[in-house]
Amino acid sequence: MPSKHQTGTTRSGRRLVWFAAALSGIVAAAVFLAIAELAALLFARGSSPLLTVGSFVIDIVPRWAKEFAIETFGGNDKIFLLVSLGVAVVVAAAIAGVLQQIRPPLGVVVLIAAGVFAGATTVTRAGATPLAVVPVILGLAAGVVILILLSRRLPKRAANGSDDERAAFDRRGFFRVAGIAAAGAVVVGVGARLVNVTTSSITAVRDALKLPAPKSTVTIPDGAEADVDGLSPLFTPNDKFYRVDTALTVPTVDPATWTLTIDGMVGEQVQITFEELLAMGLDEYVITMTCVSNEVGGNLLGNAKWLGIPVRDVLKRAMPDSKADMVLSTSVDGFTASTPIESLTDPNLDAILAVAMNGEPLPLEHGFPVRMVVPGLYGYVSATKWLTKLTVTTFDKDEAYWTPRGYDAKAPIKLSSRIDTPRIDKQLPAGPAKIAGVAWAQTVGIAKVEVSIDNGDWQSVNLTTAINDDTWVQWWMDWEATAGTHYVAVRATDKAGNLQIEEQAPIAPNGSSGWQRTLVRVG
Ligand SMILES: Nc1nc2c(c(=O)[nH]1)N[C@H]1C(S)=C(S)[C@@H](COP(=O)(O)O)O[C@H]1N2
Ligand SMILES: [Mo]
Repeated sequence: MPSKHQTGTTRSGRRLVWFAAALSGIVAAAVFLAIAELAALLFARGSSPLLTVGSFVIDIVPRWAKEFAIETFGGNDKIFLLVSLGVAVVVAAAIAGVLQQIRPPLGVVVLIAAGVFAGATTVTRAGATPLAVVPVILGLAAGVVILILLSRRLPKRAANGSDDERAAFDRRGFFRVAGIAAAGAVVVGVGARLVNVTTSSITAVRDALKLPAPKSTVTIPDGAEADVDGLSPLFTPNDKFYRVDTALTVPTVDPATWTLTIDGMVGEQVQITFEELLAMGLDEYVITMTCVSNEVGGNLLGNAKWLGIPVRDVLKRAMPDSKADMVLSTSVDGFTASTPIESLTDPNLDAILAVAMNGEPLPLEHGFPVRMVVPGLYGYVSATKWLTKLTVTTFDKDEAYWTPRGYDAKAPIKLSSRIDTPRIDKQLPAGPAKIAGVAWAQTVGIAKVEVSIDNGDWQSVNLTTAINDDTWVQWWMDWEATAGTHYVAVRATDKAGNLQIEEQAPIAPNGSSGWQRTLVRVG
């Protein structure tokens, strides 16, 4: 026999066995996840193991990794997480498949260990029901069955292992079962997830929700909005409003069963329903929200009209203890924020429980049905979405989500300004142009914005009429753009006379600072 040819065939045959072993693990994992998705749809919608493991990862990844993801992928940071997780699952599953071939039942043991871990992340999730563990159990059982079925069709490891013996196996049978299982997993898994997402009845509940007319509305002064191409609109449309949260899937909260609990250092623990909250009467507020992760020149801020109820009116019902200095607000998904109690009780501060945003009920991803909005504080210490509890407490005793993760427990928004146009990535024709942007100093108000071109003198620019001190103002100036490259820098001064901090600071631990300076190409 031509031995050379023989060896070649056997080697590729063995390679095929390893490939098939790895594939058996991957198919088993796919079936695990698909059956779990299906069971989640039927028994516990929030308990998809892939997503609860993803949420677990979000909660444990170090700050630098989170900052890297937000910086690199922006609003797609969660897609990045899911793709990484998918790659990790495929690699781990392939290893499990190979282990099952080398040393059965090690692959099954690995699969069970993964199942136990995933199960732990589902049952410890905020809002988990007793049924939360069902998807993982059913998925795991299906995955184990498939792994065993497939590995049985692979050749046994011969004790004294002649190559021929190892490489020979029922290829057709193996790939038929693997193919059917994989295709079934994709159809069932993707289908179940799509149905889960699109049939969330909360969308319909929100669409049908009629909020009472507000008792008062905000008058928008003349000259509040400038008409400049490329300038951010005065009100940020809901679908353009930045979104930042730790929620891998948007929590679905039914206003019919929603309650707000006020507990902790209170005279009397109180529980309020959505109906009771609305019955307190709505007022309109305009507040500009800002994220602590907003870099100088960044777009993690937005301005909206809110309908809401003052937090102080709600807190009052529970008679807070005068020794309390903090309110810990909790979301249905377990996120918490620590807000100084005086920011919520000050009668001159419009801290609200918001139910509407820009003329419609809060969008699901912005906290439906109730969130907090507090002027002058970064979102992570004040703007809890999907709000369900206010705990009256102290900074000594309690800690919010971001505090052990490298951010300050208290964080007022830093006075800042931004250039919206011209942009570094868009060349400008020479001739008359406009430089424009926004500036904000929530609770204090903006007094002055100055621009410096090519390191020249700082010149005051036009400001729009502010709606109130809690909102941003727009600024603009005319500019005769000459061919070449130019530097445009901006800085603001608030109504208390504070000049925006020139020294650059990173977003952690309490927000960025520095003056934005941008390169403009004209020609
Ligand atoms: N439940 C919940 N609420 C949350 C967060 C979160 O992660 N979970 N993030 C906060 C942060 S950091 C900010 S900046 C604002 C952002 O609100 P938006 O997504 O509606 O713009 O929500 C706050 N409320
Ligand atoms: Mo934030």
